[in-house]
Formats: sequence, structure tokens, C-alpha cells
Amino acid sequence: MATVTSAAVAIPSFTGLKAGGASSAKVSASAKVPPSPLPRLSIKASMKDVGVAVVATAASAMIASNAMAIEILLGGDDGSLAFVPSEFSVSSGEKIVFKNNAGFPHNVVFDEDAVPSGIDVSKISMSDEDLLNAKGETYEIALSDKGEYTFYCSPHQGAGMVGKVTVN
Ligand SMILES: [Cu+2]
Repeated sequence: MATVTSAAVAIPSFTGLKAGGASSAKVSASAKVPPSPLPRLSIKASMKDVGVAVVATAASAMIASNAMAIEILLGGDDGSLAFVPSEFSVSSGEKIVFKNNAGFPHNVVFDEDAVPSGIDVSKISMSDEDLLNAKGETYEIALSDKGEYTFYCSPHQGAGMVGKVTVN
């Protein structure tokens, strides 16, 4: 008996809900008292839609940023004092993210004798005293002039921590 009753209630209220939702504010104002589940349900549905839209936006933003940036690790996972990868190429204006990984402190200093002519290395380098001391710290630059740029880590240059980027 109880089951039958609740089913009988559920069906008409659902039908009423659908009609109210379709025919906008005027109807729901005049039918204010009885369909109390109506606003609650329609809010739930619209929040779900918003959630889906937000997720989709975040995913496409991530894809876009991946396409426009390259990540270079400072220090190899095996403990090597190196840029990983040490040679790479980017498009003009593409973001280069140097990310502190292991064996720090590290920095990124461009070699004034091995960059395209006219480049002021002080504008694209970290200073010698400026070091990345914690894992995950980053140094970001974008190079717009095409050519080859050699860079090094000043604490580890002697150990061979040098790299080269070609800007196309
Ligand atoms: Cu280093």
C-alpha cells in the first residue's frame, strides 16, 4: 500500500515539474506552493551543466598551455647535474619553463658569446646570485629572436650543466 501511494505521488509531481520548467516564470509564480521540489531540481540540473562547462574550459586551457610551453628540468632524476633535455628547440615567443628538479641550487644564465647578435643576455638570464633552491621553483622566459642560444647553470657549469636552445 505504502509503495503504491508514493509512486502515485511521484508521477504527477514529476509531470508538473516538467511543465513548470518549460513554461517559465509566470507559471511557477502562480503555482508557488505545491511544486516545492520544482526549483530545487531545476537548480540541480543547471549546476550540473555549469560544472560540465567549467571542466571543458579547464581541459582546453591545459591543452593550449601545453602547446605553447616547453618544460626543462634542472637536475636529472638520476641526480645528474644537467638540463633535461639539454638541447631543444622552440618557436619564437614560446614559453620556456625551467623547473628545479634535483641537485639544486641551480640557475639559468645565457652565454653572452653564444647567443644571436644583439641579444642582451642580462635581460634573459637569472643573475649569478639568484638561485632556485627548492624543488618545483621555476624560471620562465620567452625568446623571440631566432637563432641558437647557449646557457648554463653558474654553480654547475664546471660540471657540464650547459644547454642549448634553438629558436625557430
Ligand atoms: Cu645547476
